[in-house]
Amino acid sequence: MLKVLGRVTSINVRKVLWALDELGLAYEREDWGLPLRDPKVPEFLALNPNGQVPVLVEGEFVLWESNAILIYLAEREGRLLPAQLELRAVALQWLGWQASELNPPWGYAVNALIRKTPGYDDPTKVADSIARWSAKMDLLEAQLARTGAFVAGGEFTIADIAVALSVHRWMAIPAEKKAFAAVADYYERLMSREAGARWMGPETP
Ligand SMILES: N[C@@H](CCC(=O)N[C@@H](CS)C(=O)NCC(=O)O)C(=O)O
Repeated sequence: MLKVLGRVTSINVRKVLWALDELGLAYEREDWGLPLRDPKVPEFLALNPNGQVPVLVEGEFVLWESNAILIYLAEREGRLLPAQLELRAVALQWLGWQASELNPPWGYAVNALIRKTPGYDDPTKVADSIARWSAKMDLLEAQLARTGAFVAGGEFTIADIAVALSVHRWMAIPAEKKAFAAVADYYERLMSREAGARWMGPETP
């Protein structure tokens, strides 16, 4: 049985849970991650030396890094990634882009406006964070206007799981922000998937 270690409030954990649901795979989940259960303990660090969630465990097999887990699950099931080489590469490009380009700018704004983390109270830094995040959303808007469907083209892939969860966070942030028409359509399209609605709930921005 597949087992996911991680709390559902983590966007990286929800990437994995959404993929498992899309693939119709049964799994167990154990709550790990602060504030529920500290992953920086020897038992957890033996599985993931980074002390981060998610971790996927399948018998003796242990895998961390949410994108590696998504790719593993897609390849294991032969779904959610195009078979054709270039199309697959483009899907992996957007999957990597979500983690390395789209997500980093939001840190300050999310801590200030969603998590209400003490110390994140500088309005200039919030505005800067939103502006940098918005600049990346511009790229996504242009891509979605081009495809009219999913982030890597006409086919739903694991890249959409990652990108849609980021869009969900953009939609949830209580700040003045630019309106993106193609992104809004995309969000609705992804929300209409059963697993999308499940993992993009209002309680998990
Ligand atoms: N690059 C890692 C990042 C994982 C990560 O940042 N996980 C966060 C939650 S989103 C975490 O474990 N935080 C510590 C905690 O929850 O205690 C991945 O994609 O899996």
